[in-house]
Amino acid sequence: MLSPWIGKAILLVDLDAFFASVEQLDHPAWRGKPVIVGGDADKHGVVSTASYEARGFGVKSAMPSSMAHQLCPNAIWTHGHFHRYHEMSQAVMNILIQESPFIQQVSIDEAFLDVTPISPNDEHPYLIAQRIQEKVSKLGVSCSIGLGTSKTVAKIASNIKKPHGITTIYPGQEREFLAPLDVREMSGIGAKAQEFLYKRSIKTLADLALASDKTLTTIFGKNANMMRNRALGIDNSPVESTDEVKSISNEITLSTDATTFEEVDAVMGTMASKVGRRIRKAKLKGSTLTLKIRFSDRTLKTAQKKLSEPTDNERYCMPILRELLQDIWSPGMPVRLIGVGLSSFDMDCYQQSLFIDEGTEVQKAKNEKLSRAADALKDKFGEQAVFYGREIKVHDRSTHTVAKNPSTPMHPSSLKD
Ligand code: TTP
Ligand code: MG
Repeated sequence: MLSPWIGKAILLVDLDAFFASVEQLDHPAWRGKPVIVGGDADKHGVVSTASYEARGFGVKSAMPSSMAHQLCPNAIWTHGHFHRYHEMSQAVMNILIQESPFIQQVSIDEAFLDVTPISPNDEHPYLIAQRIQEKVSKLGVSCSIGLGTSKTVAKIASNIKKPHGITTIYPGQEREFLAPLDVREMSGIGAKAQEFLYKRSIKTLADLALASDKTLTTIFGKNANMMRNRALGIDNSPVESTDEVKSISNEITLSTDATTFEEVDAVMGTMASKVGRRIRKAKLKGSTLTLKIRFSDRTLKTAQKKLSEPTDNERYCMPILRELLQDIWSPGMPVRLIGVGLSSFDMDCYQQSLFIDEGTEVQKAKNEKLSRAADALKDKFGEQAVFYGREIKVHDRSTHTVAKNPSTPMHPSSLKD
């Protein structure tokens, strides 16, 4: 007998070992065996994901393939079949949409669903979660579900019983559920932030809730209060439904005009790195690069280039942005606003950056590694954590930056900054 559910109900549905499960579905002989989806070890590849059988040997996402080979020499390897993952993702999302129109897809295999019981749709949220699991299983893959009163609780709960579990945290149980958990369980806290917090004896979410403002601000900046509230189970952020994202761009309005190449280049670099970071987070690649400049007299100029290959890397974009800049600006012209954007996303590009085997040079691999390392630091310590060379200069002169489509619900990922 289920206890009644009063108030908001949010599900987080996450597919289990997603890419590897699709491979096992499509290759019956691989079922029950260690399967690794990833790039070639001798070409600096990394693991995209591993089946639960391979995880038993210690293989994890983002691990160098060479290490995965050592840990699990008998694993079955594949480079992956992105069309199939996309297809399966769509099939799962279609199941979810049938259950609630309030859906926010946050990655290829993950979505929030608002299933708050409101008459006449007052079915118990747990029953909805069960039905989703059954329907997803019929597709040949499995999912784990967290059910709670907020996105924070649902997300953390979804990881508790993996694979194929449903974890329900009833209204009022949030604090008790979160308190003993490691700080790392919270979205936005990675290895570095965990280390920072551990050094200050903040190990659990209960410790985090009690930490000083100063400590939390040092690590989370303007999000300090939000993180404390989340550790207490207070999170009113809505499930934001959105359309497919067509482009990712960032722009900045300067407090004083930039007139020299060094200044404009530095700002462009900062915007490019923000775009790069967001596009990698969404696991997309874009093949149209756009530069936008507004001058002090408010005239606007844009320049665009179709890239020879899709990219998610700002280092690849910078020389092209400099060429575009020459087309619309010359030194001395006072620049008020600079924007950089990438568009023309191609699903085939999904996560190709992890598969460095396709004729890539070492420099490209290095660029990608660098960008990913910087992303990780920024995730943990905020946007101010890492800068590349000249970017630093723009810091004090910006009035604000704008992330375009900041909360646009996306496909396949929420592109929030
Ligand atoms: P996740 O949901 O993080 O992982 P998962 O579904 O493989 O395993 P879990 O059961 O723990 O949920 O990611 C979804 C897919 O995204 C994953 O199957 C492959 C891809 N991915 C990468 O390509 N690289 C990565 O570093 C991660 C984390 C995921
Ligand atoms: Mg998953």
